[in-house]
Amino acid sequence: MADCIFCRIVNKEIPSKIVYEDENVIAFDDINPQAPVHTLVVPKKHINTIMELEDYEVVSNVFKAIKKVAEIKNIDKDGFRVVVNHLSKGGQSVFHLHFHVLGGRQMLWPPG
Ligand code: DGP
Repeated sequence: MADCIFCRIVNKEIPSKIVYEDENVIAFDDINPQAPVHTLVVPKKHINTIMELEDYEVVSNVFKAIKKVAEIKNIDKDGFRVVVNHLSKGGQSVFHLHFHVLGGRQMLWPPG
């Protein structure tokens, strides 16, 4: 989609710090990191939200890429969190399905 910021990153029209890429998925560092490691894993195919996801092969491709990102960022042994935000109450601001991979510190929730 021409006016989608993540489609423009996929098409290399906007620069990003690419961590991993294959034919189906791109992963790049979040511009506004919330943890020492904060990488977005994005299917190249445009899907607005998780509720519009119908092709479950996308999920398989994304999770393969998440594992690669965890290894590349060296958080695979320590632990990390994967987050999808959905619509405004879920904190979604970019309407191209993406998965946040957060790590490098203890996550605050759940406590302890
Ligand atoms: P969400 O709120 O779940 O829709 O997350 C969108 C994330 O995308 C947010 O953490 C900031 C990030 N982001 C937005 N625009 C850009 C951009 O142009 N480049 C990069 N690297 N990240 C972006």
